Amino acid sequence: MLKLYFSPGACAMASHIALEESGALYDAVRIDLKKGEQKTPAYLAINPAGVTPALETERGVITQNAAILGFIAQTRPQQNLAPVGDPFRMARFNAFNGWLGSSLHPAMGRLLFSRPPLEGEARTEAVEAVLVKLQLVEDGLLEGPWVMGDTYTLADGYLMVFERWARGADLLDPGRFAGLNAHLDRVQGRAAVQRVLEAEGLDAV
Ligand SMILES: N[C@@H](CCC(=O)N[C@@H](CS)C(=O)NCC(=O)O)C(=O)O
Repeated sequence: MLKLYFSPGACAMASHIALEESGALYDAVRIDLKKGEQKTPAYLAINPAGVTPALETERGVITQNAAILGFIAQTRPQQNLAPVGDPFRMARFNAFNGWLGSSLHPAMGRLLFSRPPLEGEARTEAVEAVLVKLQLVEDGLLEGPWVMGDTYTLADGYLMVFERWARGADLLDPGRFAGLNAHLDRVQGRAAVQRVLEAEGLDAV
């Protein structure tokens, strides 16, 4: 059976939502980042990078949300969780998820999780860097009402993770980011997402 290693509220929630949306049978194993469980020898044997998510499959481990989402969508094409039959649209799906992982996530991580916390000019610059990226999504990367247009895909659950972080940090001004706010509410309203929030011990934000 598939086994997902996740940390509540962290980016692995995208993979957790993907599994739940797909209807796959899976186990979910909680890794406590604050306790450093991602750096134990047992977990490093699963993901040597020492981060979550990691997905154990019968063929081996897959890391990186973007790769896990593509795997889940392609192994369950009947669920229509990504445009798997259309190479161009699939490239767009992968590009969006790759951008989340390589651009928006690091910018938000620097702002929200730097230790010691950023202060002064460094913090101001980090806030601006995040807002510029959120604006990119608001202005066009989000086709609307879902990331890929009319149909929900697994990219929506991935974007939602960062929208949650942004709203939690008061960065999602409803006047400036009406599309992102509406998208976050729409994704959090999905039954599968609500099951994942409950399983991770979290509320909608
Ligand atoms: N791009 C990676 C990011 C993975 C990542 O940085 N995960 C964070 C949680 S959001 C983590 O496990 N951090 C623990 C650490 O850095 O010690 C992915 O999508 O899987």
